[in-house]
Amino acid sequence: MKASLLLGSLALVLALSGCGQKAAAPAAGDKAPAAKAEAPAAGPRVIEITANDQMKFSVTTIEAKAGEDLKVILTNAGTLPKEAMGHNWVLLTADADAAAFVAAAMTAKDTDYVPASLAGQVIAKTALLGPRKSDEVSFKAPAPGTYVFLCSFPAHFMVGMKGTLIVK
Ligand SMILES: [Cu+2]
Repeated sequence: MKASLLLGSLALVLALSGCGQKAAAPAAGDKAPAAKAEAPAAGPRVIEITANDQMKFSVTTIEAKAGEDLKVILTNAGTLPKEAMGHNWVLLTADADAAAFVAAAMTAKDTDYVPASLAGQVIAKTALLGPRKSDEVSFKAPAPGTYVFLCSFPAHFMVGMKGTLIVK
């Protein structure tokens, strides 16, 4: 009597564990769509750059693959007012003349020092930022080559507020 009860419960345990295994299979199947959903959420590669009152970018070289999705987040970590120490991040085309661009930018205060006449030389740009402000810009890395990025606030390029994007 006891033995048959034991067998009976063993059978029950086996049946239950069998059910458990069956249930596990669809659960594993559920994992695949979840992983797929994560892919778009990964999004562009984020490059965080800070600018400061010393007129320096924290990042001066960016390497990327052609067509790579990038997002630059610029933060002005300084404390001086925007009118005296504004910063932006402007990526120029490969054929742009950076010195000529910033020369034209000096008189382009109304458009945050990005000269409208040279808009065609801008691949990506953030807003001009005052102290403790951030802005971001998303773009695709252009064709292989070397590209200059800079802050177009008057004189900042001249004191070294610039860097290069190297696309391979
Ligand atoms: Cu600047």
